[in-house]
Amino acid sequence: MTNNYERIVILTGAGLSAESGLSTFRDKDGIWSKYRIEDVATPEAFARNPEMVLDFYNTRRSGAHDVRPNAAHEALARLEAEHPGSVMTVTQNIDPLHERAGTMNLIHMHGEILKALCAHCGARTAVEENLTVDLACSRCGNSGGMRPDVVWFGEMPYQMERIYAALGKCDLFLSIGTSGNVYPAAGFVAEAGAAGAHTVELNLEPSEGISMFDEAIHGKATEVVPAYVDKLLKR
Ligand code: BV8
Repeated sequence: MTNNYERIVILTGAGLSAESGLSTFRDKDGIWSKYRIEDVATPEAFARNPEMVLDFYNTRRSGAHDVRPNAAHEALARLEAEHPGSVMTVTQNIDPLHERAGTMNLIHMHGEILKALCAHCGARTAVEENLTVDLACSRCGNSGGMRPDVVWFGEMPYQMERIYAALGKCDLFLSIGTSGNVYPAAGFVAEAGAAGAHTVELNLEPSEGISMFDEAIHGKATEVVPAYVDKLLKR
């Protein structure tokens, strides 16, 4: 393979962080085998039972403090640093592992577990500790509206215009560690393919969208991603 690619867009999902110790969603003992989406990951759930939703994210936030990027995150940061063209990483993950590995050009399309959002005034603040229902917003002073800054089902993911613009211009699209179940992210491969990009899935097993990819490399992210990046950088 020659790396005559100019503009690379990478989509990542929970499978990328699995070997850092964070649970995925749809694997056999994944998050959705323990919780129902309707109870913890929709605006209606937050309105109905804010304590349950805040507890769900407080638990996941506590797991994000000491977690470290793995060899796959590091390989993607190296690709961004050494590729002569442009690299944009779009992650569905709300963990901070891409940043901790050094990736800079990064979009958290589903938000970030270490940020809070005030439902009353829209202020975003860094959050390390637990969010509680009676926590007052540092900007507007109101309580009862502090939520994790994550995109729930039925809510619009962040920076979609910027993402679609990049997909429309890319010549290489990599989808890493995602089952291809959740839209609009699961449709990105079609957008990139329509723009003429070469599309590659790097995942433990074939995703829901496997038939839409030009190429697939199946295996653990810490093995297949560094190997693929080395080939791209002709190491
Ligand atoms: C939207 C953030 C419209 C919070 C997440 C009915 C009502 C409302 C909407 C819908 C509906 N029906 C369908 C929809 C659309 C809906 C959707 O797609 N639903 C699905 C379930 C059918 N989408 C939405 O609601 C989106 N918004 O449509 O808005 C709109 C339009 C206009 C105006 C306003 C609104 C919003 C979706 C975002 C929801 N938030 N997360 C949080 O994290 O708690 S989604 C959640 O799923 C995470 O972000 C996660 O990243 C994402 C996708 O999951 P994956 O990352 O793929 O993880 P998964 O476990 O599934 O797969 C892991 C993969 O890794 C597996 O394939 C596995 O084999 C592999 N793997 C495992 N280990 C390894 C590995 N690979 C390599 N190495 C390993 N070691």
